[in-house]
Amino acid sequence: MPVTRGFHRRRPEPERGRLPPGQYDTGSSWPVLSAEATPHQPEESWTFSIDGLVESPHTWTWQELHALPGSTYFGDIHCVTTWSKLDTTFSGVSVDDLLAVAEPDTSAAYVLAHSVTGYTTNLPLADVTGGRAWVVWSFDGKPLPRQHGGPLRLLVPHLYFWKSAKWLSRLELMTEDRPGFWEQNGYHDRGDPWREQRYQGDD
Ligand SMILES: Nc1nc2c(c(=O)[nH]1)N[C@H]1C(S)=C(S)[C@@H](COP(=O)(O)O)O[C@H]1N2
Ligand SMILES: [Mo]
Repeated sequence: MPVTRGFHRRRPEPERGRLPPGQYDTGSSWPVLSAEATPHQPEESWTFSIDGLVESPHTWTWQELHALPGSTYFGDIHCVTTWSKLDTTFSGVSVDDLLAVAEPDTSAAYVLAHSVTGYTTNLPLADVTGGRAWVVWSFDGKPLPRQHGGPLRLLVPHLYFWKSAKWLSRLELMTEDRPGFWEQNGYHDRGDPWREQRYQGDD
């Protein structure tokens, strides 16, 4: 085989570290970050809805959610306050499966996640589809602790953890982006930890 001189083999992409830039491994601890008091509404009366720009707005009861095909996330989570927690296991249902029932309008491009407490956070619809977002009720095989958003929280682990609204009650689909609680207070609208999108104006 002829050798082509001066032709360098392309280097493989440098291996991406486990931790996004500026993050540290919090180990077995799991900090609690809540802007509001932990609500104590019993799970039997908990409902979760998808509404806004959808063909079929839908509300699920606690039992109906549990009857759906389950889905588990195994991997890392990253808080904007710089801790990351590695190898977490959360279970619940995939947001894709819920959206399949509600049928987003073609004009829907953003989502506002609502907590029962009034906390909100905004996300591009594309970030909660494609198997990258869950509505979860269990952590490490046990019911999700109340201080961590139990009975029900959103989980969008590829974005900073403030996007994972605790005590989730509703996903509202919208045409235009509308800043949520932290986003109105200076946090980034998307929040990709690998791009360090911490604050409004970052990239
Ligand atoms: N309802 C609600 N959800 C929330 C928050 C909050 O204050 N209220 N904080 C967010 C932030 S900033 C982070 S880092 C994570 C913290 O989740 P944890 O307390 O389970 O670690 O929840 C997010 N979801
Ligand atoms: Mo956070």
